[in-house]
Amino acid sequence: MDPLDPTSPLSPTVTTDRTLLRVLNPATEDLVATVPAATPADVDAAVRRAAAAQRTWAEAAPADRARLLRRFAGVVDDHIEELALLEVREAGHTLGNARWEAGNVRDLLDYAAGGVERLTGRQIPVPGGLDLTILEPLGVVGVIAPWNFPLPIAAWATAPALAAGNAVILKPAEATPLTALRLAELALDAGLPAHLFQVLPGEGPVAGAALVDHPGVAKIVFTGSTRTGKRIMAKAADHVKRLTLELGGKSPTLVFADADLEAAASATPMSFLDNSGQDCCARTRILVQREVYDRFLGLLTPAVEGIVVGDPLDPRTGMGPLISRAQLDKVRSYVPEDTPAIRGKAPEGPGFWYPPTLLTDIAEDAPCAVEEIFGPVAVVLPFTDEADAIRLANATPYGLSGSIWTRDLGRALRTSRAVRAGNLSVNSHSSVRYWTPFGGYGQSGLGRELGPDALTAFTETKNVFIRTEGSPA
Ligand code: TXE
Repeated sequence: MDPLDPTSPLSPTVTTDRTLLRVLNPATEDLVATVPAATPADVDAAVRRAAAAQRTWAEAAPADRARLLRRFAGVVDDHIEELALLEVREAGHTLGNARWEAGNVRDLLDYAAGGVERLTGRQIPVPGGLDLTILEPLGVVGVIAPWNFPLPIAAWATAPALAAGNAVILKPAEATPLTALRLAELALDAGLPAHLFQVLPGEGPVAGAALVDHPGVAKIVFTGSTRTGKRIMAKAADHVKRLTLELGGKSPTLVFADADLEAAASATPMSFLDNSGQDCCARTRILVQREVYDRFLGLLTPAVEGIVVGDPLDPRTGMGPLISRAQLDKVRSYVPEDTPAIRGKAPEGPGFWYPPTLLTDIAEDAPCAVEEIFGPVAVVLPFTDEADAIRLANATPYGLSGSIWTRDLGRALRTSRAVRAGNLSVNSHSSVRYWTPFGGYGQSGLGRELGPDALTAFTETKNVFIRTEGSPA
């Protein structure tokens, strides 16, 4: 079913007394759809339905849960192009990226399905009886997703949470509800029980807050700004609610003098321009050893200026628009367009365009050097030696990702241990794989997603001791 089909309940023609979320195509500013926003009463009803569905799901044989999740992955695979095109329309991603992201949803569902039958407890020897450690599902999990990667982030928590026997209520970001709604339809097409995976588009402070406050929601997985994450953490404390937080970042690239500078310079542009810089892992602080600073900047500048910015559907495009006028205003507030900078080209508009931008000669504690801008902007700062590089790398409250470019293995290992971040890459900018753990140090987050332990993050551990008759009570 096409969510934009006029007969669909998700159609723009739906009239309701609810607040309407306006979904704009960020590349054109055209109205793509309006979607009714969930109220706290909707959230309450959804939690009740989810709780009922979860009880049956948790009792199903692991093989049956695995089979349904694999079928869900298969249905997603049959709809990669449709999901990708929908993501291009609501989020402005380049089509190539959007296809990868839809494929990531499929892969996550497959990977989680593979974990279902391996999710087991333990038996630990205890004298006088039998001791069992049991992993139980949490119940209903609330997922609050951002707009920057609407498809993958919807699945990062949903796939393992369902696999571990939970129900999921997903609240997508206001700007990007369409792919999530479509995913919920595909889940039903695949045969997942009704109400096990529900999508409730809505406003953060209303529907999002209602999920966090609801006593029937056992865990919240939140991806978004550090500011909202802190607010959610404070509210969740009222219920001692389980939390996973994936928050902001201001990640470094460290380029040492002994590095393959050509390789580093050709990989660096997309390390901060991918998704127009709206990526929590974006390497927006490029730290370069002083003796190669000029040479590296000379290599990096044409690579950045050469990125094609424009129509996300054109295969030559390397970077699309920002998500919204508000995000564009935020980027401009850090870097007004008349700031001296190395800039690529971007369309004038309509659409929320900002050119690839490198800032040099910036104080290392300037706001643009330490705060998350979430746009296609990086600062380039010199460092003197390894200790100075590590000091600069750790000079923000964040700690999500980072890249280290060096040919010296000893330095690579020392620096990887010293940089406080959850996801580092050496001679590479890759940080996200569905089968390796992902998450942040410091104010970049709490807990880990993806990887082999993703399922246990959606379980509670219970220990039961059964005394053998005749043993002391
Ligand atoms: O984020 P919010 P916004 C950063 C980035 C960006 C800034 C603002 O720097 O410029 O955040 O973006 C829901 N209770 N990141 O305002 O507010 C909201 O509806 C419960 C980094 O969009 O964090 C949405 O679904 N939920 C980030 C989600 O939280 C609430 C990705 C994220 O919105 C809520 C996105 C509340 N009180 C932005 N208020 C990353 N880590 O990748 C809002 N929400």
